Amino acid sequence: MLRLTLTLSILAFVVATAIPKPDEKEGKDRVIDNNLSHKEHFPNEEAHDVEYDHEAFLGPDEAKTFDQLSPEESKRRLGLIYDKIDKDGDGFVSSEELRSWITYTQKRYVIDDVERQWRAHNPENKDTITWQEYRKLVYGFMDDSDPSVEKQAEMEQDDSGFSYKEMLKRDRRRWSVADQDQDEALTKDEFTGFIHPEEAGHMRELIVIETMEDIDKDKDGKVSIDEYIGDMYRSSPGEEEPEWVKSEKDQFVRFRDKDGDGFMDKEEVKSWIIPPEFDHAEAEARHLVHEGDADKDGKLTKNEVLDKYDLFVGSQATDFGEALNRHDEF
Ligand SMILES: [Ca+2]
Ligand SMILES: [Ca+2]
Ligand SMILES: [Ca+2]
Ligand SMILES: [Ca+2]
Repeated sequence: MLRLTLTLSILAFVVATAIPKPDEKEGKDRVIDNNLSHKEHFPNEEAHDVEYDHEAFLGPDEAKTFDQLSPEESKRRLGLIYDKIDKDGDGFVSSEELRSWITYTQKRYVIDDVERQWRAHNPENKDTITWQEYRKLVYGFMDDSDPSVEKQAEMEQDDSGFSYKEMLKRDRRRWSVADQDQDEALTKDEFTGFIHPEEAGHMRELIVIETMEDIDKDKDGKVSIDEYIGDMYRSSPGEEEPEWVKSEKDQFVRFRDKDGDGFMDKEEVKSWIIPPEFDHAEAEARHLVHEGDADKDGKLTKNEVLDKYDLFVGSQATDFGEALNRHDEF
């Protein structure tokens, strides 16, 4: 029995890592949005949030690292980054080179995550993983005829509200959509769509369906205002309803339920979670070139970038208030 419990908890871990979970924070973010930072770029006409540029340029983790550096070290590392961005090595960074770089830093988390999961599910590093291999690895324990295993498989799992049996069904369906050439096996590219469906255009319809299933608790095929709120907020007894919940209700009535029938149908859910395409990376690249391009030839030399290092990356000098509050870690 101990062995079984142990196996199940290991499997629970594998399953949990295989299915991307929505954010644990209150007010899950279901909106698929390719914004470059959680910061607002232009909070108002005058102010311009430099942290937005730093996160767009470096990714959120690196941006934090740079905030700790001396201006000299910050410039030194920026110089090394410059050489990477200048792909064709002509000594100029074009706005196209900058756009590719920004896209790359934004996708780095996804690329790393796919790499990790690909290795975990495919230790021999074959070209493809078959559905049978994946199923056996993640859900194989359900083949055990032991009744307690059967029961475990049917039980709801705390975090998702789905049982293993239901998760298996969802994974199977997602696998088929990700498997573009329908050979039952996923290449690493196809696997990316399986693990991170938000990254792949052909997975979008399925994301809408999965989101509907997550939220539509009474299974009537539409999302009521209570289901919508219930997805992001559970009231505790005696607690007064927070402002943000009131404003979400207002959003539901005014914007989400477009035809005003009191529910969100599939199309309404779709326009909520998949906003119109906007190339944030291109807009940001143009912005950075515009700001840094001292001689206005439309391209950035290394000197232009280093002179404006506080535009591209942070350092203690660009972040005085915070630096004063921070203990020196070195
Ligand atoms: Ca170049
Ligand atoms: Ca395939
Ligand atoms: Ca419903
Ligand atoms: Ca409606």
